[in-house]
Amino acid sequence: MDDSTIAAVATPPGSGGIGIIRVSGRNAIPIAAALFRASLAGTGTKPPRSQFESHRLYHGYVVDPAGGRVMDEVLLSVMIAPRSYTREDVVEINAHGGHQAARAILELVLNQGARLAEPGEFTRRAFLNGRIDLTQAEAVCDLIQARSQRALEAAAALLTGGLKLKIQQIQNVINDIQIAIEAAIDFPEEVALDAENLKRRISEDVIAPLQALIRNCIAGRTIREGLSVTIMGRPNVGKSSLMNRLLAKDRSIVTDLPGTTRDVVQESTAIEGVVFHLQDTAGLHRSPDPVESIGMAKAIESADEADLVLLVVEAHRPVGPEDIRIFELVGTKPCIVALNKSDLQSGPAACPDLPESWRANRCLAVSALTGEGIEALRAQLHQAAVGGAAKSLGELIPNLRQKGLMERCLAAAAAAAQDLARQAAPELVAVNIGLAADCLGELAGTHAKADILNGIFERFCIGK
Ligand SMILES: Nc1nc2c(ncn2[C@@H]2O[C@H](COP(=O)(O)OP(=O)(O)OP(=O)(O)O)[C@@H](O)[C@H]2O)c(=O)[nH]1
Ligand SMILES: [Mg+2]
Repeated sequence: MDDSTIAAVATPPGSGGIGIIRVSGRNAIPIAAALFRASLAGTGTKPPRSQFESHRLYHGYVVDPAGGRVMDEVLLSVMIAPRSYTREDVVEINAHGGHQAARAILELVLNQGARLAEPGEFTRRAFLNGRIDLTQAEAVCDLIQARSQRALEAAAALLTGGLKLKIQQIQNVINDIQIAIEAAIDFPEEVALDAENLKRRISEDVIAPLQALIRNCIAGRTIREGLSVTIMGRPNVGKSSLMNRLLAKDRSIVTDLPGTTRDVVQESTAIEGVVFHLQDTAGLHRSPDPVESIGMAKAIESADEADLVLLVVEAHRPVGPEDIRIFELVGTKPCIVALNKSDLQSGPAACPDLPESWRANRCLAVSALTGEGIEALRAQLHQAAVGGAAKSLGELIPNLRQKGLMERCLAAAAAAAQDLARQAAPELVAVNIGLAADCLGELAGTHAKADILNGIFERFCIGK
C-alpha cells in the first residue's frame, strides 16, 4: 500500500473562522514537529516536546522553518495510529487565520515532503486500513452531500455501520451454508445435505433481509425523488375531479360528458413532505374513436411506468365488467381503490360491491365533489410512499450500487434455494451460494475492484 504522507486543507474555501489542515501518514508527526512551536506562557519560542501525546490539543504557532516567520496562531491536534480517522498518524492544524492562512501552512507541510491528498483519500485510507467498510465510506460522502434532514439521518445510520452489520449477519449465514455444502461435497459418504434446513435458512436469513433492504431503497428513492401515481378508471367516474381535488386547483378539465380527458395530464403535489407526480388519464372503455383510443393507450403506458395506480370506481354503482378489466390491467402494481362519488351513495355501507380480491388493496370511499374522505386518501398515498419498511430497519437506505449488488445476491440465493428444492448436486448449489457471497463481498468492499473504488472516492471532496 501507498505509504506516502498526505495533506490537504479540509475546510471549504472562502472566508471563515478557522481553516483546518489535515495530515496523515508516517511523517505526519515529524512534519508537525518541524513546523510547530508550542506556546509556553505566551512566548511562542519553546520548541515542542519531541514526542507528542495522542489525542491532545496543543496551542502554539506555525513557523516557517526557512525564515523563522510566524505564519499563524494554531491549535494542533495529534492522533497517533491506530486511533485516528485513517488509522495512521494524523495531525490536524486549526489555523485561526482562515482559508488563506491554511493554504500557506499547507505549502509548508508539502515542502516538508507530504503530498497533496486526492479527493476522498483520507476516507479511502480509513477503508483500506480496515477501520470502515465500503458502505460506511459511501455514507461519509452522503453525509457531506445530504440536502435534507431525512437524507442526513439516512447517511448517519449507514455511517455508524448499520448496513455493515446487516451485511455481516447475512455473510455469516452464507458462510455457514457454504461450510455445510463443502462438507457434503468432500465427504459424500458421511455427510448428508440437510436440504430442507439450508433452504429455510436461505429464505429466512438471506432472502428476507435482503428484500427488506431493497424495499427500503425504493422507499428511500421516493423520499428523494417523489412517487408517480397514475389515476385510472372508466370514463366519467371522476378521475379528473379527484386529481384537481388532490392538487387543490383546477388543473384537469371536468365535464359531465364521458371521454373528456384525452391526453395524460401531469402535475405534482406534496403530501407531508413527499412529492407525488399525479397523472390523470383518459377513461378506459371500448371506443371506436381513434383519438380516444390513443389516449387510452397512453393511459395504460402511464400506469405501466407509475409507482402506484389510483383506481377510481363509482361508489353508488355496482362494480362492472369494465372496472374489473381495468383492475386486471393493473396487475400486481401497488394500487389504491377510490370509491368516488360517495355523496351519491345512500346508506352507510362502504365498498358495497367490491369483489373479494379487491379488498386486499387499500380501498376507501371519497367524494371529489364534497371533499369527503380526501384527507384519508392523502394519508393512504403518503403511507404507500413511505411505508413501514424504512422505519422498521432504522432508516437503512441502501444506495443504487448497493441495491444492485443486493439484487444480484438475492437472485443467486434464490437460485441456490431452487437447486436445493429439486435436490440438485451440491456442487451446483455451491456455485450459486458462492456467487451470493461474492456480491456481498463487493458490497462491503472486501472484493471490490479498483475501478469501483475509484468511482466511489471520486465523488468526495479533497480533505475528506
Ligand atoms: N356527485 C358527484 N359528482 C362527481 C364527483 N366527482 C366527479 N363528479 C362529476 O362526474 C362528472 C365526471 O367527472 P370527471 O372528473 O370529468 O370524470 P373523469 O373520470 O375524469 O371523466 P373522463 O375524463 O371523461 O374519463 C362531472 O360532472 C363531475 O362533476 C363526486 O364525488 N360526486
Ligand atoms: Mg377526465
